[in-house]
Parts: sequence; structure tokens; C-alpha cells
Amino acid sequence: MSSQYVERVLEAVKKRNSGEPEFHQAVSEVLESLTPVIEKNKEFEKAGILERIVEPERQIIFSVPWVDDKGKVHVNRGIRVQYNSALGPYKGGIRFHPSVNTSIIKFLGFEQIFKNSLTGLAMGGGKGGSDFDPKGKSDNEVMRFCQSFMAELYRHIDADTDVPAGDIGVGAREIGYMFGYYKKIKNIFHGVFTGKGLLYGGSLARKEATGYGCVYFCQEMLKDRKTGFEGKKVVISGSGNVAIYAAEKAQSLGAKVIAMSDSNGFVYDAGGIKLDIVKKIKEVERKRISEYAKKVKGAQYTEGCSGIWKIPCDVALPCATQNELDGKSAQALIKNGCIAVAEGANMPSTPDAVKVFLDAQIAYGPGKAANAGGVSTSGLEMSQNSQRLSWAFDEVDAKLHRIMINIHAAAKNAAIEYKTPGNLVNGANIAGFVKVARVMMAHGV
Ligand code: NDP
Ligand code: 2IT
Repeated sequence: MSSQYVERVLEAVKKRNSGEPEFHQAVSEVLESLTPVIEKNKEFEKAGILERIVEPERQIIFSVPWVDDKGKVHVNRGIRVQYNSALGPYKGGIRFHPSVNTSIIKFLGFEQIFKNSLTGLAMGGGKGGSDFDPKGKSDNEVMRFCQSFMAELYRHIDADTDVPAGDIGVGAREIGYMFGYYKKIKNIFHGVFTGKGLLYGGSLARKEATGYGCVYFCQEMLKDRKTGFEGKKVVISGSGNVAIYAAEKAQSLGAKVIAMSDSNGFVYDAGGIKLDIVKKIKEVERKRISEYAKKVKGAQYTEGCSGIWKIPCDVALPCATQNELDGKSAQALIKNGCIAVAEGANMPSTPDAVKVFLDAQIAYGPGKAANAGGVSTSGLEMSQNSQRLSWAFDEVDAKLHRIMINIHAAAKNAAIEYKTPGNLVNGANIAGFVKVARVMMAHGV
């Protein structure tokens, strides 16, 4: 099915945002899924919903000068895209990675609108970041960078306006420095960030939430196929926040995680990854995953990232970064008997890979649904901050689990309603969009 309206908007997006391939990729996927919704609900075209939803409400780009430990001056670029506020304050992470540019932040911000809608909580969509590379920097350098970043960003965020969190390269340390500086210069202590430390307003289970949520989502897909994680071989890319806690939950459900990676290469451990060792290498020492093979007898390290998808497995959880899994890797997974892919990362599968998964009719959970556990628990952190209360780990985890079950059901049911049963790409895009579109209609132009 094609819609002239969808095609017209897509063309305009490409023209207006030239040279932004990741952004085009994300918009194309969503708009293509929405074609039957647009055909059925002509009022959306009349209200210009698509033209409005693809254009960020506000984009802030600023310079971030900072001084390294040797006294040398550096300048990075800071970005915050406040994408859509129909459902609540802008909400989404901040990424520090040398690859960050407007294309990447806009693709992430755009995805966030639909992801946050799927959570059922009151959050709009936004994203931010910088091309700063925290790797190899001292704590003091990271602190000075974060303070300079906040010296501009503080004007644009607030607990009821825009609430950032972590993403690649931004964890508890960076959030602590940014929150601390915000508090200092604004003289206000409230929930302007999520993913905060537990001693100053952070939520229990937020650190675990994206990885746990991804596994909860995958569990629902497996249930529909009358199976579960018990005894399954699982391959997980990445070894950061999302990957580590996806591995932890998969293991606790009886799966064997046999491989993990970072941007240099991957480790294979047929006996099952020892997560305490990965945590020590990555969370404490901030070293490379190759160290794992030096510490664990029998484990093998291989340079390069894409080889991880050639390891035979039952379940694959891409938890590193965008476009890390291409068509060829997807074919290798299917050939080796993989029955489920749930995306902990944002847009890790290329369009070719997505097509391979959908054609093979395996269980495929796209990032905006499968990794929504992180932002859901951020929403729960905001609730706790507003109440000035903190809930027990099990209480937050139970709420997270319920939200992931609901997201899976919403995506599954929308896919059935729009006559592509089993296609959770269409289902998640449609279920996420319809709510935002209806609210935008209610709010007027
Ligand atoms: P971390 O910084 O904690 O970890 C990122 C991991 O991915 C590291 O192992 C890193 O390796 C690897 N990686 C990063 N960039 C690349 C690259 N270009 N090629 C190969 N590997 C790479 O980030 P998170 O775990 O928080 O984020 C991982 C993914 O999950 C991202 O796509 C993020 O957007 C998404 N996500 C995160 C959420 C959260 O709550 N944190 C919520 C929802 C989604 P190295 O150490 O070598 O850089
Ligand atoms: O991509 C994401 O959903 C995140 N990085 C988490 C966002 C958040 O606000 O918790």
C-alpha cells in the first residue's frame, strides 16, 4: 500500500535535511509503517500531522569549550533536539560519542517520540549529545566537559520542560556532574535528570531497566512461540549498560550468554559469559572487552564487531549501536537457527536486516518497543521525584515488567488490526504514533 501524502512528506524530509542518512532511515521506516493508518484516518492529513511530527519543535546547537589536564583548549559541539511535547515534557538521553551529529541525534529524538508514547507514561520525545569522546579522559576532564555542556543546556531543561538521561558514553558519572552543575547554577534541586545516583534521587532498577526490559519483551515474543529463555544460547553485542543487564536477566532466566562485544571486537565463551568479570572490566576498570579473554580460560577474543552474528545462537540481542547488524549478518543468524531478535540498542538493524527478519518470520522486536524499559523506568524515577519518595527495587522492577508486557501487547494488537500480524515494526510504529497524533489534533495547530 502506498500513500501520496506519506511519499510527499518523506521527500520533503530528505530535501530539507540533506546529508542526514540515519535520520532519513528512521523517518522512512516509521512513515512507511503508517501508510494504512494515514489512509484510514484522513483527518491526520488535513491537520498536517506528518509534516509536523517530522519537524523537531526546537533544536539547540551550542559550542562546548573545555580545557584538558595539560591546559590545552578543546571545543566540542553540543546538541539538544526537543522533538515533540504532545504527551509530556521532552524526554530522552544524552549521548557522548565522537560520531554524534545532527543526523544521529534527530534519528534518536524521532524514535523517542513513539517509544515514549508506547510506555503509556506522560513523556514527549527528545535527545541530545555531543561529539565529545569520554574514552581515555580523566575524571576531571569529563567533569569540566560536563560543566561546560551544562553551562548552556541548563537554560533549556527543567523537571517539567525537558528531562535528559544517559545513553552511549553517558552513565552515572556524567549524570552526576551534569546534575551537580545544574543544581549549582540554577539553585534548584529537582528531577531534571533521570538515571541519577541512588543517594540523590535516582531510582532503584533504572540502571538495570533497559537490559531487563529488553529481555522481558523478548520473553513475551518467545511465549507467543510457546517457548522461553531456559536453555537458550544468547549472543549480545555491546558490553555497556544495556548489554550487561540484558545478559544478567537472560542468565537469571536460565539462558546461556555465549558472546559479548565492544567497538573493537567480541569475546566468545562456550561455557557461558562470567558477568562479574565483564562488569569489573567495563564498569570499574573502563577497559576493553579483550581483557575478558586474558582473564577467562577457554574464552576467545576476535577483532572486529560484525563476526559476532556468525556465532550460532537461539536469541540475538543487539545492544551496542545503530546499524551494527546488516543484511548479511541477519542471514547468518537465520541460517544458524536464530529464532528471536530483540533490540536493546536504537536502530541496530539496517533496513536490509529488518527485511530478512520479517521475511523469515522469526520473532523480531524493534528497538523503540524492546528497549523502552529504560525510558519507562526514567518515567518512574520522575514520579518518585515528584512524590519525594523512593520505591523498592522489586516494586520498580514489577512496574517495568508490566509496562514491557503492555508494550508487546500494544504492538502485537496494532499489527493484527492493520493486517500485518506478527510484524512488530508496523505494530510498534502504529501504536506509538496514533496516540501522539490524536493528542496533537486535540491541542490544535
Ligand atoms: P554504553 O556507552 O554503556 O555502552 C555502549 C556499548 O556499545 C559499548 O560496549 C560500546 O563499545 C558499544 N559501541 C558503542 N558505539 C559503538 C560502535 N560505533 N560500534 C560498535 N560498538 C559500539 O551505552 P548503552 O549501553 O547505554 O547504549 C547502548 C545502546 O542502547 C545505544 O544504541 C543506546 O542508544 C541504546 N539505549 C540505551 C538506553 C539506556 O538506558 N542507556 C535506553 C534505550 C536504548 P565501546 O566501549 O568500545 O565504545
Ligand atoms: O534511548 C533511550 O531510550 C535512552 N537512552 C533512555 C532515555 C531516558 O530518558 O531514560
